[in-house]
Amino acid sequence: LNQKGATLWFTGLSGSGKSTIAVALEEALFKRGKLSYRLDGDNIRMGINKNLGFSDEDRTENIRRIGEVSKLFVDAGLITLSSFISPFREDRDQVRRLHEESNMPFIEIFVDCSLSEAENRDPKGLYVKARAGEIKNFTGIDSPYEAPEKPEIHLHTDTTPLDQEVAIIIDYLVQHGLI
Ligand code: GGZ
Repeated sequence: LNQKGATLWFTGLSGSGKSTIAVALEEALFKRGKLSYRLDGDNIRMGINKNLGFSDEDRTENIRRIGEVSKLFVDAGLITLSSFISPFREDRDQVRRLHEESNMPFIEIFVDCSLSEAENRDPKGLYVKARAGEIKNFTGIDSPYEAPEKPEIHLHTDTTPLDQEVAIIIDYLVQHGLI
């Protein structure tokens, strides 16, 4: 396998586009003969983390476990695409340290989208429910999101088209010898 593993960590609000970008990137990597694996709420929060909710403590534990799982996939040589809100800077930094201690690349990708745009998109109707008080501790409404200060890649999904975002990430990976 002529690829070194790496974790690409997508962080951003619900509805910011994390999963959409990860799916498109997976396809672009596949076309280049690179093996990747996506982790997201569907395969993590339904399984290994199904005992966790959305309190601050549970989110921290969610991200800690996902960090460990991501590291295992990187160890197996895969490009791991992890898409989670991961709202707390310290939790993301912990995952970064976990990787860097083992000389594994960790690339933080800030999927930056204004709250108003994410709320307009509201693909699952969750923001409406959060505004109505039917969902508590919703990120951006009544639970914080701490934006990355120095992400390796900063995408602006309100204004940049999807294919360009994928190209930005692919360019980064090529330039850093990761693919
Ligand atoms: C934020 C919530 C919440 C609350 C359910 N706050 O848009 P989605 O639906 O598909 O993505 C959101 C997902 C967030 O899970 P994560 O594991 O990424 O969160 S964290 O990293 O903070 O642990 C949303 C849905 O779960 N969801 N309740 N209260 N998002």
